[in-house]
Amino acid sequence: MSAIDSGNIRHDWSLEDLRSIYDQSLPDLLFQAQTVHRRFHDPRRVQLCTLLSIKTGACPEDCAYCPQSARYNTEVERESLLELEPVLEAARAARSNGSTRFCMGAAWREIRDNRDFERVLEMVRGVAAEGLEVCCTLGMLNANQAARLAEAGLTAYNHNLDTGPEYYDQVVTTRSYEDRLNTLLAVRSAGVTVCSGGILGMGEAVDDRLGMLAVLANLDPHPESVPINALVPVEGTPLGDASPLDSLELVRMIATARVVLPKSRVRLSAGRTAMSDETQALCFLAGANSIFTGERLLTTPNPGRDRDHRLLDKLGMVPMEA
Ligand code: SAM
Ligand code: DTB
Ligand code: SF4
Repeated sequence: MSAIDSGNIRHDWSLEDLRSIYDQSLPDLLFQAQTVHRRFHDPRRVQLCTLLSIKTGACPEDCAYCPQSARYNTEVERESLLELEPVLEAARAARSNGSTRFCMGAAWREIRDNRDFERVLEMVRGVAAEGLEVCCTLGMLNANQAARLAEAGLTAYNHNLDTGPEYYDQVVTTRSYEDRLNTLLAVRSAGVTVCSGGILGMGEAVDDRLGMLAVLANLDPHPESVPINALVPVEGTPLGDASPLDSLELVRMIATARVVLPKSRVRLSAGRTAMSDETQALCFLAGANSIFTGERLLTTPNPGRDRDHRLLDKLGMVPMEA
């Protein structure tokens, strides 16, 4: 194993480089990922984050995985933008349950300069004042909107690439890969940290996953936060009957992400309800160091606090402190 592979920060990864990391024997891959992980992170600690859907459903986009698209018939109940106070209450509850980051999601195609955005800015100010990291995922945005979020105290903006550039148009047609990259550029230029990752298990090939990882790892600087979601198949969406993701492919993907994004927080995001304790443990060994806690992601179930605390206890791991 060459020295460049043990945690040097690079932005020139080829698909072949990623393939040769990913295709090692699992013991070699995990050893490499652990070596990098321990150089930059405390292997016992995971950051707990809480999600809240502040505006739910009726989204005009056609993302094939998403229960919130207006184009599919799902059981998601539409809800217009929440008021400020219940959001701040949810943030305080998240903090008392051990979360240090609070992420607000809206089923919007993009931010518009209207009263709803003013209210979201109030939410960001309020959550930041509670001493939490604040993240938002509100769809596409422009530089001016990113600057206003930064000024309100936003820590991070989540906008996922979802999959590799070649598979992308099988999943979303209403916005392009380039649109997504431009949103990430606007976030970065406003001085807000970037949270961007994707979803595994949408019928894509391993090369598509690694293609996405190459795009992320070649951003300079790297995204500070990289969520790896396992598809939560939702009835009524085009991907409602997708086959389950192979858990060792998930572990390999996380380990590869850890190797090429040494300092980033790699988040084991959606899909944990369907994962065994053993799979999640392997993901932590592979370098995942954050999870979403609480009974709900945005609209789908998530392991509750009790199951997560039991899991961390069994592994001798602890939540990251503020
Ligand atoms: N509407 C905004 C957007 O798309 O940018 C923000 C909210 S959207 C729900 C945030 C991300 O959640 C998506 O980019 C996608 O990666 C992830 N996601 C949505 N539905 C999912 C599902 N069923 N399983 C796994 N991840 C999902
Ligand atoms: C991300 O990558 N995963 C989170 C967060 N970013 C916003 C959302 C997952 C949503 C899963 C489907 C749902 O609950 O609606
Ligand atoms: Fe809308 Fe976001 Fe869902 Fe796509 S992922 S349909 S943009 S809420």
